[in-house]
This record gives sequence, C-alpha cells and structure tokens, in this order.
Amino acid sequence: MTKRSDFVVVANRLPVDEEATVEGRRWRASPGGLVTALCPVARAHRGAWVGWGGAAGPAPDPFDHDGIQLYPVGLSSADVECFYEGQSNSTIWPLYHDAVEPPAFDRTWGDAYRTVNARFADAAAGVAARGATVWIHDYQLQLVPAMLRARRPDLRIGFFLHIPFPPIELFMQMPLRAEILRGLLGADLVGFQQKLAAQNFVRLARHLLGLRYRGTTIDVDGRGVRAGAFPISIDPKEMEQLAATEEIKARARQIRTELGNPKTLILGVDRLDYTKGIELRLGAFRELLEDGTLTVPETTLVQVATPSRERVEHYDMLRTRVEREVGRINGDFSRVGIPAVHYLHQSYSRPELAALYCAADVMMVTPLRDGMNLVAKEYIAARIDQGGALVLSEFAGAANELRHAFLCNPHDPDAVKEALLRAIGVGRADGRRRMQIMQRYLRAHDVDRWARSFLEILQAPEAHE
Ligand code: ADQ
Repeated sequence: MTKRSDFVVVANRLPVDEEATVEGRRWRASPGGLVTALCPVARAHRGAWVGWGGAAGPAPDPFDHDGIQLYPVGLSSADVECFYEGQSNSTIWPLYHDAVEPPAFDRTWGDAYRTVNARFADAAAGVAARGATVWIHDYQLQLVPAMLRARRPDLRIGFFLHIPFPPIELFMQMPLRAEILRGLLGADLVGFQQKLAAQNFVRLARHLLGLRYRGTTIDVDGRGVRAGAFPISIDPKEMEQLAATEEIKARARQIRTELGNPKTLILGVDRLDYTKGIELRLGAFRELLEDGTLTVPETTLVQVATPSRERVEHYDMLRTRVEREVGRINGDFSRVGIPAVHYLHQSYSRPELAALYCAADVMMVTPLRDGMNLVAKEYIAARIDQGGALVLSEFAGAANELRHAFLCNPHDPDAVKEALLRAIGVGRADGRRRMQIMQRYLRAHDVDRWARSFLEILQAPEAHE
C-alpha cells in the first residue's frame, strides 16, 4: 500500500545500489554527492525517492531506507542498452558536453527513452501527495517534467540538470529536440549549474518553439517557467573532518613514502570519461618530462580513473588509449621500482580519497567540459593544512567559483603545462592565501545551501505566476 509523500525526488538512480550476492539480492548505500545532498532534505520532509536500483530486471517492491521511502523503477536489459547506454550516455551525454566525442544517434534509443521516462513519470505520479513538491534530476529524465504535469497538474515540479546545457547550434542536432525541450518546460523551475546554461535554455525556447521570455522566465501557455543557475556543491565538513583525523594524516604520509617520497606529487581523480581530459593531462606531463622541465623520481603523477560505463564503446576505446599512453610514459621515463605514472583503475573509499587529496602537492582537474566537478571542491575542502595547489580547467563549472585555482584552457596543451608549472612552483604564502579564500567560499556555499536555494525558489508563490 503506497503512502503518498509531500516531497519526492526522482533520479535515474536510487540512493542505494542493488547487488546480486550468492544469497540473492541486497541493497548497499551508494554515497554519492547527490545522495549526501538530498537524503537529509528527503528525510526532513519524510519524503520519497523514485529511481532505478542499478540492476536489470523487474522493479523490486518499495521499501524504507533510513527514513526515506524508496520506489524502485525496473529497467529491462533492453532498457539498459537503449535508454541508459544508448540515448542517455551515447547521444545526450556527448552532445551536452560540446560533442567532445561525436554523439551517436539511433531511432530505437529515442523510443526507449520515451518509454522509460513515462515509467518514471507514472511512478512519481503514484507516489506524490496532492500539491507535493517533486524534484527531478538530470539528463536521463528530461521528458519526465511534462509527462508528470500531464498526469498531475496539481504538483510543484522542479528539474535540475547536473551536466552542461549546450548552445543552440549543438542542441539542434538532437533528433528528439522539441520533445526534450517541451519535456523540460513541464517544470516550474529548471535549474542549471551555470548562468550560461540557463541562458542557452531560454534562448532555445524562443528559437525552437517561438516562446517569449522575460529575464529567465519563459511564458509557456500563460504559465511562467523559471530557469536559473544553482551551482551544486559538497559538504566541506565531510572532507575537513576526515583530513583532521590522525589515521588520514598517517595514511597521507604513508602514500608519499610508498611513492618514494617524491618532491612533487601530482594527482588526478576522475571517472574514466572522455570529458575529463585525462589524456591531455597525461600528454602535458609527458611533454614536461620529454623536455626535462620535470624529472622522475622528483615528480610522480598518480591518476585514479574510476571504472565507468564500461559497456559503452567510447569508454572502452578511451580506456585503451589512456592505458597505452600510461604504458608509453612509464616505458620512457620510469626507473626500476619508480614509475612516472601510477595508474589506478579502481574505486576508493572516502577516507582513502581524503588521504590522496592530503598527500598531493598539485591536483589536476582538467575536463574539456564539466557541469561542475566535485573533485575540485573536495580537494580544496580536504586541505585543512592549506597546502597543495589546484590546476582547474576553465571549462568546469567549478571554475566560475574557484577563481583562485590555477585556471587553464584544456584545449591548449601549452596553457595546461604553464598552469601545472605555476602550481608546482607556487610559494607557500601565495598557496595558503589561495586555499584560504577558496575554503571560505566553499564553507559559505555548501550543498545544503544549494538544495535550499533551489527549493525556496521552486516553492515560492511566484514560481506559479
Ligand atoms: P561526475 O561526472 O561523476 O558528476 P564529479 O562532479 O567530479 O563528476 O563527481 C565525482 C564524484 O565521484 C566525486 O564525489 C568523487 O569523490 C567521486 N569519485 C571519483 N573517483 C572516485 C574513485 N576512484 N573512488 C570513489 N569515488 C570517486 C556529474 C557531473 C559533474 C557534477 C556532478 C554533480 O558530470 O559535472 O559536478 O554530477 O552535479
């Protein structure tokens, strides 16, 4: 028997993962940024969460998890292939990231996207109480706002896009373009990571559907749909507290010792994704070794590349290219027992990530395009010693906020090399000053503020003007 909720989160994934074990299936908490941000809000509202558990098959029954009602949506293997790996991750993901890899288009994927979005809309419509607030997340579910409004016009509907929203010329390549735009316009408030994305969206509404807008409010049949920038953040206390423990401090020292106590430890931590600029980072490092500006063993690069979307072709090819380049650099520059690059294709616990952040002299975050990039913010939060330096791509949303990082254009290899060298050579006082300014900013702009500011505007009466 479904108990209806006043606050419903709808996201592709549930805050728990379904695992197949020898005893059968079980649920494991999946501590991601979104989960950390939204679980307290959902719990406070005694809310519900609609999402997929991550394993193909029929939907398990709803259940309670840590004060939140979870409503699993089922995806068949064909849905996973066409909706998730196809339309979401092979068409929309690359297209919205400036087509840094060419998007693939396939008619059957569009059909699956529509069908699965309708399934999420049905589930949300069945769970939401009268007049409830429903917060839908990300690029996999862009049709849900309008589908849900058609089923439940009484609801207050918010949508947040975690990835960039492309300029008109790129969006226009999308076969489902008008449907997706109308889907998003079903919301009362559409949130983006950056102002530029919100502007792209309102301009697109005029260009594609001839809709009028004032400021960033679009007139959709007399209903005002607001668009706005809500840069997502982290809970900086989590990394600060981890970094303050003796265990993490000791582990950070141990990591440096295990790496042969390099003078400069450079770190990269990314999902293994072609948007993250892992190859260009390796390329910049190689060139600096080639011309002798950097040397081994004085300098070491640790690249953590979290396994991701392994069944999607572009990802498989990327892995091959990255691993070939790591092998090449190591072949040319490593010494016996001292590799130039330590490549770790693994997932890490939060404490181990914190220790890596604390151990690194320079953190390189060089995506070609990124909605925000939470790794950059986590690194800043972890450096309670005010050591370390951050090299940050101008094409990450985080660059709008972390202005005291060493910013660079990732499309220009010389600019990346220059930023890396400036970060390596930063004086102690200048380094501390930069860290302090960015830490102060992060404490005042945490993930809780992000969620509150979105929900306040969504629930404000003007949102229905
Ligand atoms: P992602 O593209 O996944 O997120 P990011 O924002 O960097 O990128 O978040 C990655 C998260 O995974 C971080 O919290 C990080 O600590 C964690 N992580 C990375 N490598 C790991 C590893 N090896 N082991 C364990 N954890 C690891 C998308 C968008 C971003 C946007 C976020 C949130 O692409 O632009 O910032 O959503 O909106």
